[in-house]
Amino acid sequence: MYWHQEKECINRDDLKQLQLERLQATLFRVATHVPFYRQKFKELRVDPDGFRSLDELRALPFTTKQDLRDNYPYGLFAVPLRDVVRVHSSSGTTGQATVVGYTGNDIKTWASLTARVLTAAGVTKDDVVQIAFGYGLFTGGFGLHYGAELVGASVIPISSGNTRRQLQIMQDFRTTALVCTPSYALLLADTIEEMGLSLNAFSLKYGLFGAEPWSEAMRQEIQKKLNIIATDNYGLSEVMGPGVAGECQQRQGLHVNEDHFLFEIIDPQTLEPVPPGEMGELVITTLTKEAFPVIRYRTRDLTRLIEEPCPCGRTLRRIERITGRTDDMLIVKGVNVYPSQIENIIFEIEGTRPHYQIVVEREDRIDKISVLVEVVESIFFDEMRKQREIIETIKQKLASELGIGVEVRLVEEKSLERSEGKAKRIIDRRRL
Ligand code: DLL
Repeated sequence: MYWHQEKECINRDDLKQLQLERLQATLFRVATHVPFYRQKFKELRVDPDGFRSLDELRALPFTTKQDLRDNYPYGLFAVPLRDVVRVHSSSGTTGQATVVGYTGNDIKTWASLTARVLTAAGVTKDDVVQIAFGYGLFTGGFGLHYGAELVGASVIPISSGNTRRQLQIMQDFRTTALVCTPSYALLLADTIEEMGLSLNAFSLKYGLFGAEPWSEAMRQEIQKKLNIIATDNYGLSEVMGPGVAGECQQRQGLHVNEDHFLFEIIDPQTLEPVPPGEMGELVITTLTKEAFPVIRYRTRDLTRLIEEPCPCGRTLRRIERITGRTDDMLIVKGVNVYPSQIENIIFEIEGTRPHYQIVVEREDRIDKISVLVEVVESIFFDEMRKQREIIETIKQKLASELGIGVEVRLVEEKSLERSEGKAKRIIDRRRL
């Protein structure tokens, strides 16, 4: 099932032509209305009117989170504030918050793109969609809400938090699709188990999860525990919010809404494009945004483009699940470590639970990395030998994957902090 079949299954040559025309319009828009881009184009001698081919993209300047901060709050808006009907803001957990704006048309586009993502995941007008993302300055709640309404589903705007109430409503209102972060889905699933509720009391069929990285092992676990089809969807406030890319039911990568966004993968060090299909930093240019267009926005997210066609029939290319962020990368004793590398190893080992935390400390000027992993109760309380075995296996695998020694501590189930939004996996005490 498609939402916009003619766009989602577009001929690739037609797509390229559409992208070029939309990019030209976007360049004209920012050159005319955003002093920041006018200045950058001047410095780099980019003539926005002379732009003739998508191959010239590389001549355009990058935009970074710092540029957004420097222009706080409205400096990068391409329309006067009187044409802006909505403002969102990113949480600012890693620094000053940034602000993004939407015109009425932007809101309509946004709804249509989250409608695509919802439809690709299986949602139709017959579904009851429980949106357990926060509503507010975070884009998750409102973004998927408008799309679900457009699809014609019955939307429950419950927002995040209050886990027991979520479950009560999920049963009583016969929710068929759950929308939240994967870590919150897992918390809901664990709470169902803990409360001794039967899955038969629920009507769930689909789960649309995003806003944070998760692994295939975590998907399998959520699917099994909630008996649903769980799909991944991706977006970021600077570019729009959810609706940028999303999986279809094949669950083999996320289709990019390429008629609205241009994706490039670059090497974060050299800033040059990586060879096709290779992993690198995702860079996004918006093609239809009115209030807040961005040119070559450096997302810091790591992924690769999948060129092979998808059996679902969509011609929109896919990206692999986001494996981490360039700024998530820990440098421990000079070695680059991504949390996803650790997660993959932990989740392969029987007896562990998909909850972990990575703690980095500095003792006598030497970095020490410890991984806290939850294990199932029976092992935690009874099986010392099994515990030692698990610790040794994880240590060995981490040592061979990362090349550095890592402390491993097994902790009791549910002892690590749970989150109702994005999970916090890394505690870096070196900066304190
Ligand atoms: O998280 C938008 C969103 C809401 C996407 C709901 C999907 C669902 P921000 O708060 O600006 O926006 O955070 C964006 O979150 O750069 C990624 O690092 C991460 N992220 C988002 N989706 C995924 C995903 C929303 N599916 C940042 N997998 C992005 C991995 C994701 N990371």
